[in-house]
Amino acid sequence: MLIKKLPRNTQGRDWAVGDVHGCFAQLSRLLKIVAFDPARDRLLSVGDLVDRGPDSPMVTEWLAQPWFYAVRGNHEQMALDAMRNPLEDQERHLRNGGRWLAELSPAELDACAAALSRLPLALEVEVEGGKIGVLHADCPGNDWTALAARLEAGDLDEQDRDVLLWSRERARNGGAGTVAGIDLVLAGHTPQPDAVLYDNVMHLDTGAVYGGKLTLFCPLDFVEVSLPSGFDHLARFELHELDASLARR
Ligand SMILES: [Mn+2]
Repeated sequence: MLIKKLPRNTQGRDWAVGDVHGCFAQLSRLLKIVAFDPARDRLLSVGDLVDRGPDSPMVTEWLAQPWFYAVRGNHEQMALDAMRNPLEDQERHLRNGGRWLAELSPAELDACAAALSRLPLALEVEVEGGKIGVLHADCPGNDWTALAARLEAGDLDEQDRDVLLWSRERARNGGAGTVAGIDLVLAGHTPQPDAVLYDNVMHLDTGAVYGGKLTLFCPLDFVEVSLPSGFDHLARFELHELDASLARR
């Protein structure tokens, strides 16, 4: 299925995370910080879970969690293309941070390919008082209803697929018109200094893998929680302590 629809979560809270790009340790820490409860809460991902960062091979394990729902980003697509058609597509994936695939065993590769190929291109999530859409880059034609219908029918054309996975227009121009047929859209793909709302599209990629931060967002009350990248803020703290104790001698 190219679109997955989720009923309202009446038990707990839905969180969404921006582009993780292999920074799963950072994501784990963030979930601890917000006291994420896997028995009641759900985590939505705008895609680009893999490539460039340190823990990309963990993607298979994360996607197996019953509380985790992700859409396919252009990096999952590049990884899938590289696995399916190495002669043509491996080089491009390698250039885009895909070296981790080469370290997987054949069984791990199979499991990873299966998990990535199951990812829908969009999620539609019922929330209190409305519904939100989740996709990687942008909504073609600013028409959610039409997109959902095309995804359900499985007849998305190449141009719309490119917008969904690759478009940076809205993020670069600071707006591109409201997406009709949906209350709020969550997207990633183009790193921003902070999570930012353009029209009714919330951009959650805050450049975790580029030394920015990883952002969790709760659509119900617009709460954002971000963790600066790299664990060097902790290492730096320890070094600082060490410097201070050395200086006292
Ligand atoms: Mn992307």
